[in-house]
Amino acid sequence: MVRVRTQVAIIGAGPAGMLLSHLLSLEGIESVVLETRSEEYVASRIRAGILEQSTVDLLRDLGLADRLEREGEEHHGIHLQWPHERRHLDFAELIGRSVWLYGQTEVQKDLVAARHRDGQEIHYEVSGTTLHDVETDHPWVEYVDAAGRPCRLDADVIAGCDGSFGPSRATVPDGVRRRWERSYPFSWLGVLADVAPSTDELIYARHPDGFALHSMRSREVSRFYLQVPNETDLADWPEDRIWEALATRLGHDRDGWTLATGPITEKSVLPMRSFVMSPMRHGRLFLAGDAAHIVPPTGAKGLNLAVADVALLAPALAALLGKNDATLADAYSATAQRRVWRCTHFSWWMTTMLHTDGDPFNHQLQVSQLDWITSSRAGAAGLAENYAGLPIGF
Ligand code: RFL
Ligand code: PHB
Repeated sequence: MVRVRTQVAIIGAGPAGMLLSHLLSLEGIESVVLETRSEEYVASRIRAGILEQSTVDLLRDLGLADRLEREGEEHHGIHLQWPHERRHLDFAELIGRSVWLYGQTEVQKDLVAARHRDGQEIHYEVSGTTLHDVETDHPWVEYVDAAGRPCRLDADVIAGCDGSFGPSRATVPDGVRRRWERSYPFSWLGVLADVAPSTDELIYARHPDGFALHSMRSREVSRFYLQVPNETDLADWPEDRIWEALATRLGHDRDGWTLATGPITEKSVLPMRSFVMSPMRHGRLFLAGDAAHIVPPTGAKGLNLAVADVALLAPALAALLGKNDATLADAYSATAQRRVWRCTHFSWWMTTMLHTDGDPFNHQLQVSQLDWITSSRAGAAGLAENYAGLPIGF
């Protein structure tokens, strides 16, 4: 058995785990990161595209935003659309905050590069990760490394940053944890295409055939999503059908708007789920990011919430381990959950406002809500404040 010791054992090398290791090292706390996948796999997983103002501010403060400043794109708002209407919300004008288009793949590359520069220990392609003794001051993690050797990582604290399928969440005993869950009767078909975006800013469209989103990754690459039934088979969605559905749902009868098409380079079906677990701490185990909560992507919140969690967790662990002061660590779960529930509500609200369910009453409510949000300053500002993100610490 290979035995290693560190202060914080971080499970998961996604954005939560990598950013946490970075923030801890700035506080003088050492960590080891364990990851089941390969470095290349984690770096190329296509996920989020939108960063909140507070996420960008934090990355800037940490000196991790050079490429974001060069290659990311500041968006001042979004377009909300329903048949015969496309209305723009200007967040910058409404609340003085904006969002940035910068893919999670790029955030991940920047974080990994920064950690490599600092000599961070990261073990990829581990298996059999099991957490032990989290209720004591000497928790440890058992795993098998990429070379097939059984290993034991002893730590003062374990940070469960292992996403929605990792083992950390289940380590909190049933009698202690509470869970809230909502699954939705639809999924998203996500598409990446080599074509210049047909819009300056994101279009969220409610259409009788179902929701559609026009996002982007760069001046040359567009990202689209279509509402599809659960259990949709990708084989039923050849390129022609995808472009036809996107053109119909995003179609706009004014100003001669058309959707440009191009080769599709990636497509996948994503289930939609809301999930919150509490507490986010059990003994010496602390959960952050998707390990503790999942939101449907309609509000563009998941990655930003993971960042907000670790921005709270790092100083809490630094005080606990560096100064033996447990105040922030004891408050971590309750403090983080205030923002978690705000984002859970916002993501649920955006989802229910924009997806169709065939119910004519709901249809009228949705259109009324869209109309109000885009014509009342108070309604628009509420959406803008949530979408562009509340300050870290909310
Ligand atoms: P991650 O990124 O899932 O990373 C968890 C890591 O843990 C590893 N792991 C293990 N490691 C060791 N041992 C084990 N036993 C392990 N089990 C798992 C995993 O391999 C993985 O590398 O979670 P994290 O760090 O909490 O980050 C969360 C974000 O990735 C997620 O919330 C966002 O991608 C959600 N999301 C969006 N968020 C936004 O803020 N804005 C968006 O525009 C946005 N769009 C999206 C999204 C998520 C999407 N999908 C695919 C779910 C769009 C999509 C399509
Ligand atoms: C994306 O670009 O992947 C994206 C953008 C906004 C969302 C969800 C996903 O609400």
